[in-house]
Amino acid sequence: MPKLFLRCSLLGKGPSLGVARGLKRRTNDRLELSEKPYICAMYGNHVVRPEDIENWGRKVHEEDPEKLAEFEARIDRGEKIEPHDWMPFEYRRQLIRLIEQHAHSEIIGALPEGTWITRAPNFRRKLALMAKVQDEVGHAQLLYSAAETLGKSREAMINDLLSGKSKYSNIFNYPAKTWADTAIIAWLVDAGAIINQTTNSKGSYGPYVRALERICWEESFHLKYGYDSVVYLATGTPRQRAMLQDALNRWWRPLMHFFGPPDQQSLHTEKLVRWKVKLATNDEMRQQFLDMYVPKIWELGLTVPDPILHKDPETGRWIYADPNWEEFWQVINGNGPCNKERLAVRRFAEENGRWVRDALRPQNAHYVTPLA
Ligand code: BYC
Repeated sequence: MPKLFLRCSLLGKGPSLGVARGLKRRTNDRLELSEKPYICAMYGNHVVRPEDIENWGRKVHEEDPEKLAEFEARIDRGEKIEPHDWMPFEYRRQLIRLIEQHAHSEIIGALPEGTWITRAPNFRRKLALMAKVQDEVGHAQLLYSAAETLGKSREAMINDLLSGKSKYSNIFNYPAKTWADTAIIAWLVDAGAIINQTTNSKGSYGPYVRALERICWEESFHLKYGYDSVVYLATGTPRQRAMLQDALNRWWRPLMHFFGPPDQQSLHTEKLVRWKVKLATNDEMRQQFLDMYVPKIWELGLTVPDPILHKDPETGRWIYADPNWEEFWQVINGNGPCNKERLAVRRFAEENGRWVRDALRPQNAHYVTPLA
């Protein structure tokens, strides 16, 4: 069975093999499964039950002030917070939101490039693209497991994705129209992801930062693969160059949106920076991306579709045209060009992958675990 299909199938609802393995306890030679399979996470090997979390649902100002002060002092000292440590509920809620969205972005993000696996221009490119897409799905596995450590089940996360309740990255709601789109995604979208992830991998929540560290290693291969593809097209025939420029033109705005709304419109940045979940603001990361990649784009003789883009010599900051933030809000709220199609594919995978998950379920497990 192709590995990618196996990985995608394992992502669906119902206890996955990995999760189930984490649940096994040996009692008198009998394997028992916890009544609440979702609360055991394979990544970090921690069990957190929502009912054991005494401050579940509490607002920050309702938290025990001493515990809150100690928690914030630990963050200031640069300590890592682990699943069993006390944390304000709002920190937990924010992390679940962010890590879950990140995990969804990885599996949905596999789709635009994934459609080109069967149409890759040659076998070498096909193999490389297949490996990359498979990596992205693997990242989702790590991230769902990290989010599970906080007390939300993988099943609930997948449900929220399929129902449209959870968000995922704006950028994957655009179509990959030509082969050059895969080159731009692998180079520039992965570049943006690396900037975000390497920055936040210095963050405060242990399971998330450990997942990010590993993801960044793999992303750096993607970046090299993407750059190689871009250079090949940029130095190819006039038609290949035109195809590449067209792809860059179409992906530029979504790329500017990728780092999140401007700081003034951001809802969560202040809190997340204070608690060292985000180590830089959205605008800071966008600036870093422009700093690193605009010169590289120009070096290849390509143009950026923004007539006013330049670096202010006095402030050292990039000045850019409004990338249409209204479009950003529309896309992340379900009204982008491909939102419906992306979710339809995930629902199809969920339905059609069920038999794989059932087949991998440990023998007799259905006696103790409800079927998905
Ligand atoms: N897309 O208060 P703000 C990959 C939402 S995949 C959609 O600034 P925050 C790859 C935000 O959720 C890796 N929604 O938010 C895979 C919030 O809405 P809610 C993708 C966005 O969290 C395959 C509202 O806007 N990377 O690399 O402080 C192939 C207000 O925003 C976006 C990650 O997921 C967006 N771009 O900061 C190739 C990184 N931006 O939740 C590549 C993890 C904002 O209140 N995420 N929103 O309803 C983060 O680091 C942060 O969530 C963000 C936003 C920096 C993106």
